[in-house]
Amino acid sequence: MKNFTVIGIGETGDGKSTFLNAYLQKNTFKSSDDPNSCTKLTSAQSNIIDNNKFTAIDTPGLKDTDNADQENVRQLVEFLLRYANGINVVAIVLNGQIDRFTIDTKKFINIAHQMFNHPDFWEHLCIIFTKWYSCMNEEQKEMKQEQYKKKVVKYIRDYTCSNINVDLPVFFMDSLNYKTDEKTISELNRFYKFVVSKNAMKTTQVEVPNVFYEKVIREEQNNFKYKDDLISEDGMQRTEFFANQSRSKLIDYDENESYTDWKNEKQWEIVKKKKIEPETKKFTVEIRNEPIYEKRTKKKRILGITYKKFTYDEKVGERKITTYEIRKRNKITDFDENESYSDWIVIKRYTEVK
Ligand SMILES: Nc1nc2c(ncn2[C@@H]2O[C@H](COP(=O)(O)OP(=O)(O)OP(=O)(O)O)[C@@H](O)[C@H]2O)c(=O)[nH]1
Ligand SMILES: [Mg+2]
Repeated sequence: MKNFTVIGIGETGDGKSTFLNAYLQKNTFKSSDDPNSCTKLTSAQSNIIDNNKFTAIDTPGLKDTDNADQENVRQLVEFLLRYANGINVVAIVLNGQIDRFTIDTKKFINIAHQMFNHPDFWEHLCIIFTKWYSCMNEEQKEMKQEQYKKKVVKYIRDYTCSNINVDLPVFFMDSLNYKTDEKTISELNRFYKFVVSKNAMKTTQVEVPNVFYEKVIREEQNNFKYKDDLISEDGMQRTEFFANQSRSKLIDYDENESYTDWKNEKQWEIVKKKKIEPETKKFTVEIRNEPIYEKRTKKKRILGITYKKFTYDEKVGERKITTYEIRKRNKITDFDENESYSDWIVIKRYTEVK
C-alpha cells in the first residue's frame, strides 16, 4: 500500500490541524479557537482511504504565541530526520479571510524551503486557504488564485534569484466542514489528485533554518593577517597569524542587515625574529695640551737698599690630556633581514694624561 504524506506549515490558528483532519477524513489532530497556540509538538497521524495510506504531519504554528518558533522548527527537523517515508506535499496553510500577501507568507515559504533543503522542493509546494466559506464568491477566489499566486511566485523568483517555474497549486477549504461542504469536498478531491501525483521527497537532508532571517549569506575573507610581537632581551619575536575566515550576513524579513563575527576556518602562523646585537667602541673625543709650570724663587735687589725674594711660575713643559668615551649601540636585523643601527649611547667617559 502506498503512503502519501502531507505536512502543514503556517501561522498559529490559521487552521493547519483542522485542514489535516479534513485530509485524513477524521478528527484526529486537536484544534482550538483559543488565540494561544494549540499544537505544541510535531506529530503524524494516518488513515487508510480507498486503499491508500494517507499520512499528515501537523506542526506547531509559526508566530507561535509562546515565542518558541526556533525551538519548534528544531523539533520539527528532528521529527523529519526520523521520518522515513518522505514528504509528498508541503502545504502552506493560510487563513483565506486575509487577502494581503504578508511578510509572514514569505517567511513560511522561506523557512520551509530552507528546512527541506531539497532541489525539488518547489514542485511539492502548494497553498491551502482555510476558512473559505461556501458563501464566499467565486470572483474573490479567482482574485486570490491569480493575484496572490502571482505575488508568491514572484517572491520565490526574487528569493531564489532565478526564473524558476513554480506550479504552486492553490486550494480553498472550509476544512471544518469537509464532510458536508460541497465545494470543500471537490477541492479535497483536487488536493488528493495533487498529492498522489507527487513522489515522496526524502527528508534525510533537512536542516534547521533560522526563523529570524530571510537570507543568510556567507562571506569569506582569505589570508587575513594579524600579528603578535614578543619582546625579549635579544630582540623581538613576531608571530604573523594568517586565517581564512567566514561570517554570515543576516537579512531579516524587514530587510535589516547584520553580521555575525568573523570565524576562523583555517589558520596558520609564521614566526619571524628581529635580532638586536649590542656593540661597544672606544672613541677619542678630545686631545688637549696643558702647560707644566714649576715654582721658582729668585733674589732681587731693590734699588740700592736690599734684596728681596720673590717666586714665579716657569713653564717647563707640556702634558697631553686625552678624553675617551666608551659608546654602545645596537645592531638591529629586522624581520626582513635588513640591518640598521641605533644611535650611540655614551656609557663611560674618562681621560688619560701623558
Ligand atoms: N469554519 C472553519 N473553521 C476553521 C477552519 N480552519 C480552522 N478553523 C477553526 O480555526 C481554529 C483554529 O484552527 P486550528 O486547526 O486549531 O489551527 P492551527 O493552525 O492548527 O493552530 P495551532 O495549532 O495553534 O498552530 C479552530 O477553532 C478551527 O475550528 C476552516 O476551514 N473552516
Ligand atoms: Mg494546530
